[in-house]
Amino acid sequence: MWALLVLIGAAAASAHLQDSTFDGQKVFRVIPQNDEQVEIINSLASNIQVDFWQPDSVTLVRPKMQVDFRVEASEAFEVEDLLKQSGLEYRVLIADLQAALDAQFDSRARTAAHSYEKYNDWETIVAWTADIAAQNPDLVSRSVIGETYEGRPIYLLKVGKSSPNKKAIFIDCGFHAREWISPAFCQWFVKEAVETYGKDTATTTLLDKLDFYVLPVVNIDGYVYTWTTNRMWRKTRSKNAGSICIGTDPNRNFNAGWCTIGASKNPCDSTYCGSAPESEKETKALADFIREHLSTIKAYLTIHSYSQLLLFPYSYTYKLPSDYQELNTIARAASEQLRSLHNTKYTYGPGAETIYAAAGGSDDWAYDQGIKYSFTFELRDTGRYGFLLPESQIKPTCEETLLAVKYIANYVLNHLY
Ligand code: 9B3
Ligand code: ZN
Ligand code: ZN
Ligand code: ZN
Repeated sequence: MWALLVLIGAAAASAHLQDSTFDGQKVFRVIPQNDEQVEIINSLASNIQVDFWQPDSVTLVRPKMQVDFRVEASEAFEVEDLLKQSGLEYRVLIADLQAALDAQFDSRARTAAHSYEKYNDWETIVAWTADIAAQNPDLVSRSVIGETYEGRPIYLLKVGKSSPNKKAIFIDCGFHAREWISPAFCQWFVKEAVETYGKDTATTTLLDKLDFYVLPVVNIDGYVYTWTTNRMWRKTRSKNAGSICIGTDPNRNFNAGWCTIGASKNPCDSTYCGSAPESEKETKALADFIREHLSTIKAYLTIHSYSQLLLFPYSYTYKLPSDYQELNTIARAASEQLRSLHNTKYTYGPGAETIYAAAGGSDDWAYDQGIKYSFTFELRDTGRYGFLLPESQIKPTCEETLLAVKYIANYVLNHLY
């Protein structure tokens, strides 16, 4: 067994995951049954280049946990051999990543223009933010809350009918660059708001009584990079002093038990927590905005993928939040709403026990700021396509997610005072 690992290490010494071609790359799923099997995965990850999809880093792997990871084409056979010989039960989730990559763009909408049923690049999203605000001046306004490491303006949409002393719900998308379904949801949410205001009574009430701050893409530089260079990029694109590795995990960069668990101090890791809390311009801009609007923001929703989970605090500790009962009840009802449309099953619960213990996340931070209703969505799917969810699933995914979001919004509205 160990000889085999050494062999792989030698063969793969110079191998690197390609930036743009994914021909023959595979995604495997294993469920290590004990510490020994976790150790096999650890050794694998230290000998060859492994991109962890779920959980997002090898350091988060625990016994009985479902683990999805991507390997280079040239190493796929050896990895499969190793898995066979080690007795680890495994499944090939994606046999040819390039095929799955091409299958993403299966939308029937054949247009280069903005579409709610396609993945839109950043430039297209920017134009859309301007258009939707211009076309709905009484419902949507656009502002800039900061700029990214690479100098792009971070746009925020405020959605709601203006009236004095409104409370608000903050929704962000695109923390992690490769989770493309997330920005698609934020666009969908705004579309539904403007299209159904004055027609659907539930939407009309929500927008009359609440404002929704919608941040369509938080990690814009990373998102652009997934379009231009590496579809599988997760982190920001900032330089790290003393390292050739780029980027910080924005969802490990908040001041909530920062870097104490489930995060890495190594800039080369996908869950690098950054040099300090809010070291990233993007997370600082978001945190500053929320701090400035703490008296009005009553709920914080952050949209990720994939796994079909509805999480609430805490992730940085196994300790339950003081509002555990209420949050759990809301999560259950929201998951039921979501499931009612296309029978998509969600698991819900506190982050630490539901996926993994990890510190520095925005939901925990928002909760500790006093925003009681703080949730992380992990949208579709459960691994069939993972981050490469086909465009044909944008509509059903956004429709069902909207039901859950509207449920939470209504709940918040009914519990304002
Ligand atoms: C992680 C943390 Cl640290 C948190 N507080 N809430 C949710 C998550 C899950 C996402 C992550 O950043 O790993 C899923 Se992509
Ligand atoms: Zn994420
Ligand atoms: Zn995720
Ligand atoms: Zn549908």
